[in-house]
Amino acid sequence: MLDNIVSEILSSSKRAVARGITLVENESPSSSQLLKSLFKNTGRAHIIGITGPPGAGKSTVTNVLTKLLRKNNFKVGIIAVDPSSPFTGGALLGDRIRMQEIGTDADVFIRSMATRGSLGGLSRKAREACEILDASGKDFIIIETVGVGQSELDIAQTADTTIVVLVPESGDAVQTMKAGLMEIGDIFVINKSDREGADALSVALKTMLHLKMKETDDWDVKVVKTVGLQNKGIDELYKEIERHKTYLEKNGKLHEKRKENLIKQINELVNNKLENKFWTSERKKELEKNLEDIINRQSNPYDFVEELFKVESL
Ligand SMILES: Nc1nc2c(ncn2[C@@H]2O[C@H](COP(=O)(O)OP(=O)(O)O)[C@@H](O)[C@H]2O)c(=O)[nH]1
Ligand SMILES: [Mg+2]
Repeated sequence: MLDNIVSEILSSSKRAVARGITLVENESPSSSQLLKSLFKNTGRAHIIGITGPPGAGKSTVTNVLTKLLRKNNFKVGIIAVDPSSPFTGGALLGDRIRMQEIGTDADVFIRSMATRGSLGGLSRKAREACEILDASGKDFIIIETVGVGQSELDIAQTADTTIVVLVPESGDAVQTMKAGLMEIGDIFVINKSDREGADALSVALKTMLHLKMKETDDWDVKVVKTVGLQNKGIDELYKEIERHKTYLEKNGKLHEKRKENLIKQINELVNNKLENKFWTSERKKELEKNLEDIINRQSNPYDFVEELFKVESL
């Protein structure tokens, strides 16, 4: 059965890709076998992370950018990482409707992944879903994440090219600095440039980018103004993506970046394995047994952990 799904993914079957991602999402035991079989066929896609505050127009931009990529005959995979907060439920529905059109294209694959439990786990799953899409022959993979927390930043950082989408509304620039978005953007987009304040934000952003640039930085970050709803500025955005892609490939930076990501990925896998191995049912029972004592200050977490390590993993 697994052989089938592997060969079907390799020949770009949408159904097989969907099933593969479901296996990954459910942490099914066969998912690791699947990922092992696919890995040698990965590393070809260019991964684009699109992040920014909720409602900035990330999905809208993803939609029009995808259309442009398709015009250029590129195959596109999209992973929208949706925080499962009830507040964004409406946006998710909006995404679905907007994306329906491109979703019927045989060479576009769209999947949204919900956060459900831990965000940490989600970044791993998003990466694994990327591997499946990559193996299925997509040229570009877009990961859309809401740029609000560290884990979302982690997801964005697994991308080759990270795009930060902002809107002209005041305060954005300051928020961006705070959220650490300034550090991760390879390209900045001011979407909703049909609204007032786009030029002012553009100037402010450019100044900030200039200030933070080090002498050693040889990538010069550009600010692109777009109106996603009207398909404006998307050509320029695409040009910037190509420029960044070429920059990475020419300077051996892509190789470096992927090496760093690989180290992170391996670390994550090791941590996962260790954690699973560590938390035997005996240790979990010990934890249950001792929590009250620790809360009541009859014991402390430090001694307790020392003790836990002494428990034989039976
Ligand atoms: N005025 C204006 N509205 C836009 C533009 N792009 C997107 N929107 C609207 O902004 C809202 C949020 O867009 P969405 O793509 O879902 O944002 P996301 O949460 O960042 O993915 C939607 O109602 C869009 O129709 C734009 O360029 N101008
Ligand atoms: Mg969205």
